[in-house]
Amino acid sequence: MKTETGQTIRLDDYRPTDYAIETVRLDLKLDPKRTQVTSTLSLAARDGTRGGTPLTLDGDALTFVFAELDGKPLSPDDYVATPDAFTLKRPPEGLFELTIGTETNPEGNSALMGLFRSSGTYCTQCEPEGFRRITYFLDRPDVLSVYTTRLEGPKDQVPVLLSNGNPIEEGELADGHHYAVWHDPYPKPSYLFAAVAGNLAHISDTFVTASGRTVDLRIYVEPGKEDRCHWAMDSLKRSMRWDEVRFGREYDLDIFMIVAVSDFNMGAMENKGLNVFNDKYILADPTTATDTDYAGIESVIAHEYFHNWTGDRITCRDWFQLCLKEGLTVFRDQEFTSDERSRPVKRISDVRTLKAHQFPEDAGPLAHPVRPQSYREINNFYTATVYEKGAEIVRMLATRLGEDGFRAGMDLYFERHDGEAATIEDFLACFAEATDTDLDTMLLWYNQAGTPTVTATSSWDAGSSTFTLKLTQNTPSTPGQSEKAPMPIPIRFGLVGPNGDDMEVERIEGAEAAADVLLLSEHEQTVVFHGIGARPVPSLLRGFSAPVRLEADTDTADLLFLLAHDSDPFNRWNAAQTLAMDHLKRSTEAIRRGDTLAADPEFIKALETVATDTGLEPAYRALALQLPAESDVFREIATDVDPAAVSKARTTLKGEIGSALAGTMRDLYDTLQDDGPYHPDPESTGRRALSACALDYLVAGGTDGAEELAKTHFDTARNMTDRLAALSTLAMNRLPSAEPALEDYAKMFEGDALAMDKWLSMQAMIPQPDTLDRVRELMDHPAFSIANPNRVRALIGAFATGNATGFHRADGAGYHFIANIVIELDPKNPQVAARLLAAFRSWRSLEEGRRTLARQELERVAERADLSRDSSDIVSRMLG
Ligand code: 0A1
Ligand code: ZN
Repeated sequence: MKTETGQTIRLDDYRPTDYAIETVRLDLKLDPKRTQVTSTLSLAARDGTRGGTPLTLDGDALTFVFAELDGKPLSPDDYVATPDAFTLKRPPEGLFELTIGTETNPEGNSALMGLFRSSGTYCTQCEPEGFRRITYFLDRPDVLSVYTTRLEGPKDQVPVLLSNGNPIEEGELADGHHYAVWHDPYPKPSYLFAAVAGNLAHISDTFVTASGRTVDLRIYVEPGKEDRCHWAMDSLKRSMRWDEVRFGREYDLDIFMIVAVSDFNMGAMENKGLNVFNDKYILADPTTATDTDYAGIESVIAHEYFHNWTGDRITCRDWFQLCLKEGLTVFRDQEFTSDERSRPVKRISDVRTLKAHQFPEDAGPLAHPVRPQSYREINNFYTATVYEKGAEIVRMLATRLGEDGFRAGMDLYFERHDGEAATIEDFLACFAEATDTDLDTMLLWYNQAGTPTVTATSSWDAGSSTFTLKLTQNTPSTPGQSEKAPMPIPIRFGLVGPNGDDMEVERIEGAEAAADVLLLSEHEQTVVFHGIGARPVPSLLRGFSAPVRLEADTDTADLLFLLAHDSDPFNRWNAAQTLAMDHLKRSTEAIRRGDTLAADPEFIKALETVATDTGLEPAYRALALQLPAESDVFREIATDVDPAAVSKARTTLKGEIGSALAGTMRDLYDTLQDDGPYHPDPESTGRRALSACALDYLVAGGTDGAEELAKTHFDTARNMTDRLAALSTLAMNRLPSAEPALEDYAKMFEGDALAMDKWLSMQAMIPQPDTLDRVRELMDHPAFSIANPNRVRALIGAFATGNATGFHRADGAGYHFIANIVIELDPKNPQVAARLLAAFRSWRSLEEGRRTLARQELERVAERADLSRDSSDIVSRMLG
């Protein structure tokens, strides 16, 4: 086992830098293999720094060329330059100017951090520590500087030269070169720096801000793809308006630019005034993008735009505070989508995502607090916990403080911390002060890992007309944290009376309560509701008001009642999920015993009622019909999981529902077809989702003619949403027409990388053991490339995380394959390799045979010499 995993950085060790960097002048002379970087920093010791304290700048694999101090060459005795650091041994007093020349090789940069090339375009990615791969710097978020950037290169190869801020100068040079100078007046940390240069086309538009300033908006893409950028532009303008209305936040530069690139490790990046996007989150037209893609583009555009205030104007003091910008910005983009589309549908989708990704993370070896106390590799903390659970904490604040209180806290935060690098304590203090609320214990949510379990047992007493709820909370131990304190858990509730309406409550005893939210703050609390004249069914945690696992004593009859009557759409949906989950767990056990368990006809009937209730929006009905995923069932079973039994239980239940409701599904399908023009609006998106769901049940139920119907749906589809839904139904149900349909698809979309990603993913997810062979073959297909993160995620990632049957093959071949890919990819792109490795995060929950095989593969990875810090951090925590 490789032991050198880099040093551990601790939150408690934080201290400001000795020097501040007031301004940065960066000069990039672009060349594919030898880009010359000259950086001139104006520096000054901060108050309290002892005279002559050495200045050490961060570097990462840099080639040093020269150094000057106040315009004069430095003697080699005055500094030490290594690939990883530059130290000026005796800095002068007062303000001084340090100029350093370095050289980098963008074309050889396969890690896609720092300056790299994507299809010929020069592009940067600096968050979190990529700037130090471009030049030596105090590369940390609490060093804010004003940047002026000059880019130079051959005009025929790089006609477009972009950086942060506003353009201030451009010109022609000898030998066909040209240059551009950009100035960003807003002080920013280095991770928000960006430069882009290449042969790019663009679409443009304008936005007039609330105060009447006109902003130039541009989206840059590879020439020929301009037509696929209009939805992104539309989403951008709606985001800009929404942030003004909802949070009073205006855009602040004269120009806002987005660049789409095809090689990118993540979704997108909020560089000041120059967002860089994975092209997957920009490009869309009806033939190549699905409704889900359109919605994804809208929300990522919004997310990055909202960062302009929560991230850029107010940034993080250190990387431990990552959730300060990410949790808050995710909350803001979730709210945007809820306002633009359907609030209940958005909430259900977000909770599904949280439970699918964050809950398992929180329950396994990679569990960490939303604000970690230490890390070895910060890249491994761009997690569901920091992002999604971070957003849940902000949501709990909003739930507790109400709309006005929350807005008052946000206003104070923007006013007080604009231009600063802030902490979670700063953030919470604004809400506490603005609303005069004690929020001290909210910090526990940031500091304690693990998902709390809340139990609720209830009883109704006719004599005293009281309803008593006994609540407990428990947070499991997680790596490095065995003891947990009780946390403040807001529980939105309703007591549903016999007629299905919420009952009036006279008075509540035993918990702080406001309107329909009560606060569980102790380990155990008994809450008494007075004036309850009939036995109610409690509807708890409405809208999923806290990120906890709720174990309530509601029985099947109660759940069926809530499914029929709950006025809270989230809990209605949740009742259906709970019923399905209960069945799937019991059915999995039966299958392991060699037995079977039939579905409850009452449950199926209740699903039918929801599916056909035209008073409910179609998107919501589609969600209610969707069974928990196999991975959801794994999570609920938690120990000694047999993935094959889970898969069988789920396929069986789906088949039973499909055949029992064949007539209903057919009617539903027929009434939902529409031949109008495609538009990705929420209504038609919901209609297509419900139609796809009905078609899928028809096929799963083995209904006569269903395969032909799906094949026709595929052949006659006039948009990607319909086409892909039909293809997925054919492929996932392993029907004979799947193979010719897959071939047709490949012919139709050959050469279109994003459309072919869907084709790769679909095949990788076919739930059968020999899918692994298909995935291996597909790695040789021209549509695949191990060098492109989107391709790797589409094929390998989909197999590892979206195909339980394949990945968890009983012989361990799935584990072996993924471990091999990690080993191959790690030296080229450690971030993508480390993310793939995280597919093993729940390995300890597996039944013994698979657990042993998975451990062997993890150990094999761990033993590799020269493993990146990214992968070695993940694998050592996983085995720790
Ligand atoms: N701040 C971005 C996420 C991001 C993080 C790291 C990256 O490169 C390694 C790129 C993007 C966001 O939240 O959208
Ligand atoms: Zn973000």
